[in-house]
Amino acid sequence: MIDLYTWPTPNGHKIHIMLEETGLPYEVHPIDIGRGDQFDPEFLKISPNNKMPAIVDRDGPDGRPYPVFESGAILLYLAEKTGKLMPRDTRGRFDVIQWVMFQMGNIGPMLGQAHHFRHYAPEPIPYAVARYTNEAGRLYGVIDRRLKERDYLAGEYSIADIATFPWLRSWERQGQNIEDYPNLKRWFDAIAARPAVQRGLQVLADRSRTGPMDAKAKEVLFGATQYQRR
Ligand SMILES: N[C@@H](CCC(=O)N[C@@H](CS)C(=O)NCC(=O)O)C(=O)O
Repeated sequence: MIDLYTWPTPNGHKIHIMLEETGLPYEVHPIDIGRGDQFDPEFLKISPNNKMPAIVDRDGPDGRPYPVFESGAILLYLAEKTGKLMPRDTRGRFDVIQWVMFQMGNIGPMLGQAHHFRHYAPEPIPYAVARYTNEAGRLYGVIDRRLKERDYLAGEYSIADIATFPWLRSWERQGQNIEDYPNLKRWFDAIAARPAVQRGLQVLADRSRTGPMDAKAKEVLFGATQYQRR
């Protein structure tokens, strides 16, 4: 059994989809990041960077519970545990690892900053909006070119695709038009059609924010609460 500490965000969705794709049993523990659950000392023992998602595998490698934080590490862990969504040969494995690293080092941070400066910054900062919107477009182009000659980022459907897909769902909020990237769009539609992906996206869907972020959440995520020394 996997204890899943999560919230319906792109990083959370990666793990929801992975658990549905692999069929591992899991129990959801909501971490409401707009209310500050991520600073609970018990959660920080599992996720020292005060971010979701995190998991505890009750049946860890040595039979004892094993905690994992960072969504890329969680995907690698679950792929290794199940032998699914990751090739076994070295070349195939590293094709996947490179694209997981690309997601973790580029897609998440840059698209996250695009969301921040386009939608959450207290005042408009045109340089930051242009910088991160341009960077988002550049990254969409990298993916589009990669998918010109293959169906998925590392050839077969893998954790590299599971890591990347949830971030591209909100392309409009990143100032992009998915129609400008036809290979990316084909890939996106194929993933969106997978039943396990659709089930994963339903995890905590009733807790998704529908309107703009409220003042309390902004304070927790971007204000004094976030930067308080612990
Ligand atoms: N690199 C981390 C990023 C996780 C992350 O940024 N999580 C955000 C929500 S998507 C979070 O928990 N934010 C809470 C906070 O910053 O206090 C991962 O991929 O797991």
